[in-house]
Amino acid sequence: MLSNNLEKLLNTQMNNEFHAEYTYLAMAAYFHKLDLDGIANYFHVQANEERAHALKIFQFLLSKGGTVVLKNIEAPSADFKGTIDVFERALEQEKLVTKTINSLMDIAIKENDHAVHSFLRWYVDEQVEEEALATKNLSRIKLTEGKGQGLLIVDQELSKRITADDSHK
Ligand code: OFO
Repeated sequence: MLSNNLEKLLNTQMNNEFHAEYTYLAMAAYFHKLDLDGIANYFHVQANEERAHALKIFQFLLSKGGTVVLKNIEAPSADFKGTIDVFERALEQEKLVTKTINSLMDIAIKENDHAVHSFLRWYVDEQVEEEALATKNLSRIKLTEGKGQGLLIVDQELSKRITADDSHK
């Protein structure tokens, strides 16, 4: 049985994950406009993953006898100032999600809820990978100075990223 507090916070985190999906879709759209479809593909994959993270919480809430509460998803900002800015914001977003996951984990520990604690461990580990990947991408895009042949090479590389759900193509 979930406490009301954890049920509420898990619903909030689910909304955060849907918001992250939306944000990555905005980034994908930005790169499609630049005809950098490989980089756009990368952000589509990220968006798919965020949706999967949200749905994992959705399922967990139900398994624990909780209630899924779907709220409005905040519109993502799309006022990007260039290719480097997008990757900077992607890293910032991952840091923000790490922070919210960690706060949620703190509360699960405080409430001594072992099931939520165990469930959230996957997210804690996932965020380590996500931040590492976002940091690496940012470094590489900075090397290209956001333009030229380097950008085309990054575009080529990021076009290879796939997820199980590749339905956006
Ligand atoms: Fe949901 O993992 Fe990134 O944010």
